Amino acid sequence: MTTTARPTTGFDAAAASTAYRSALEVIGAVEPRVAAAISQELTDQRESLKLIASENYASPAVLLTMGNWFSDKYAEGTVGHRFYAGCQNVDTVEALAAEHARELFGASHAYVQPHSGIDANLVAFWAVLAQRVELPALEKAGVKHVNDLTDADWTTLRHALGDQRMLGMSLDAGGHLTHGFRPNISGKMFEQSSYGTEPGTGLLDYDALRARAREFRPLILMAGYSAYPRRVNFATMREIADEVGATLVVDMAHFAGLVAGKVLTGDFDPVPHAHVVTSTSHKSLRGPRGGFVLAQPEFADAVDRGCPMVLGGPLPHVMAAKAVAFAEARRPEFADYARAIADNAVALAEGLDRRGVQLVTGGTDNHLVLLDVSSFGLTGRQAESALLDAGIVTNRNAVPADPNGAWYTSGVRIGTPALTTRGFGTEEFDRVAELIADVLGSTTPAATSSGTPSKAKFTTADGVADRTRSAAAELLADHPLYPGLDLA
Ligand code: DSN
Repeated sequence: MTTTARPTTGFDAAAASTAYRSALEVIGAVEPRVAAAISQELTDQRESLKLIASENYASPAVLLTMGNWFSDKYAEGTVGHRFYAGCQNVDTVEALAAEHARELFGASHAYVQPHSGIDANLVAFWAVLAQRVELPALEKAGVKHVNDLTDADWTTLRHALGDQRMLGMSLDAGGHLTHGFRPNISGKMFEQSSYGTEPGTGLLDYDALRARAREFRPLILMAGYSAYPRRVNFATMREIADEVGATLVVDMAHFAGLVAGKVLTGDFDPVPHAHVVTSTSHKSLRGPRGGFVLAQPEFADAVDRGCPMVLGGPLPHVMAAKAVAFAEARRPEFADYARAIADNAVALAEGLDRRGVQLVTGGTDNHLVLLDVSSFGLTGRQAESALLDAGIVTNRNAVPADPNGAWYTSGVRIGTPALTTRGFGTEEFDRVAELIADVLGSTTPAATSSGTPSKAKFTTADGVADRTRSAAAELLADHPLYPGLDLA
């Protein structure tokens, strides 16, 4: 049935069942509806074909680490230098998380306090500003560091920030909102410009990027993506950054698991090349919801000032869970898991391609596949909804130069990390490709009340959603989520 070794982290199902049953009993005694919702969420996750590229299933050890009294502790500051007393155990877990992160990624410095990927990026941006921005007026006033600014200095700084530039990957090419786009504060802090992909191939155009960087002279060259299905050459990115005097910041939130598992190595591993690397801990890395930053020594001190510069108090229970997740990722079986994520993505892409589904860039060499559903006459929104009705959970996503914009889109993004955690192999992903192609090929846009084709409504041929649900249920039953974990 499955062609890859089952990569899930082993756990003691009997002990986990006892732990969760007891927890639900305690919670249910206060608010039974919350206990019921927690229980229902497990059922729902067990019964859905989760293909959202940014989601995964953390191990019971990681999840249990977050539900305890560490949650009650305030711990502003850094290990050994706290603004609250009684942080000795927080120090232990934060130091462990940072040590595991350094070892896992071969980084000289790790900061594990960010609460999310956006927070990690903000920490990185402020660190670069603090280290790199020359503020003549402020220097004259004797200000050496962003943290030393007075109110008057801040006014000057705001003007100074208006002159700073960030060059990031465009959203429709797969970049992320926090890489200098207006709906995010990064788009207000920096004057932004974008680089994109080559029109025919959909591949990153490094020559055009180099030319844009030479012209735009950014303070920050931002790399990383949330919907680009290919590897990025970070050695080339660093060369470009050095040529124009930019700081290279890589957001590896999506592919951190592939870096940890040594699928992305050499020129494709951001850690040796970037000045600062940001990440989340919960996507392909399979840890708790959260973020972290890796930095070269020059930026280490500025990065450590993330809280309170741009972060609320650190979450010790989540830092503890990061330590557990990073320890899991340092085990040899995590490399098997990461390899399986990438092999499964190739099987999924090949299966879709063989069945006539158009793929941005023609395939994948990471954990995700981006479908262009316009050849089916559908918007991304219609495709996403039709797949959901058939029990397949994905998310719509813009494709390069998308005529349908960011709301309706022409694409659907699909990732393999979650189902790979359940033990799906290449044969199962080929079957998933068959199901997706069947649903898309059986779906047509419906008309609006005025008779024009709708961008949201659709019709799927009778029986297709039901037969897909049954086929998905069979696949899922063969690969149970948290096997042996029983809440009843
Ligand atoms: N929300 C994440 C994703 O789905 O890619 C990125 O922020």
